[in-house]
Amino acid sequence: MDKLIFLNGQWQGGGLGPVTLYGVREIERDFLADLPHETIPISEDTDLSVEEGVFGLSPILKQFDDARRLLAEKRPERLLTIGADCDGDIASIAYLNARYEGDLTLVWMDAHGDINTPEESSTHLFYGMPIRVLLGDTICSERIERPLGTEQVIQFGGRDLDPPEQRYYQEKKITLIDAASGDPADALYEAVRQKGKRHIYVHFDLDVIDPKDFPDTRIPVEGGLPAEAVYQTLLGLKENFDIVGMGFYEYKPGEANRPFLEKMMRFCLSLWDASTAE
Ligand SMILES: [Mn+2]
Repeated sequence: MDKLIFLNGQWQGGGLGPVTLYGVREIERDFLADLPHETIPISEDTDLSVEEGVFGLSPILKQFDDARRLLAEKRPERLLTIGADCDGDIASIAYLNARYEGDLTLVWMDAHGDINTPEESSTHLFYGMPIRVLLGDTICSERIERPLGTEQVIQFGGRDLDPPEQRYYQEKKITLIDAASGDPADALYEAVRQKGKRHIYVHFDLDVIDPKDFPDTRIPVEGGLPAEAVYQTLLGLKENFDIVGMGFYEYKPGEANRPFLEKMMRFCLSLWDASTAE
């Protein structure tokens, strides 16, 4: 199949109840009702414990395997994933990286580092670990068909990285783009160009935006980019590169900036010609 809209409401990685799952359901109801899409079953059991250093590991693995199976069966060339917490994107990104045989640059737009290990994470929450899992350098590596190389990753807009995460980014020379200085959009395009890959995956966590502009997200962090600047950055990415995958994450139901949510959904859907962006 050529394109797929995939809903992955995995919320256990965020730990504090299924609030982001409700966000996914709201988006499904308000924006995707008339569009074909696929979902996987998500557990709502909140009686969870830490297993192998990961909170809620059992339902996470079950959902992860369901997502992998669905993607392997549908084999889309282009994938829009609407997800709850960031770790849900592991299945989508790993799938596309294998499909394009590593010819993929991952742009991870997020206030957080998302590159922890179960051992180093103080919270044991899986949503702080997805990039590390994709690199095949920690838990679940047996589930990653083709791990990403560290040179395939660009972190954009990070401003709340744990000390072990900072060390890992430095040690592995992973590209970090500080959104608070210079012209971050140009720096991003230049970094993507330098990677030289044909296909781009954009992982978008709403917390990359400053909470003054968009507070309805699980863990807002001060000091982010204005919503409009983030939107323009995405438009430029779309204009200049071939975005084959996009993941939209961490929406917590709220009314603080509904117009921006609508605009972002138009953008996401425009990547699949299912609607039109401004
Ligand atoms: Mn995140």
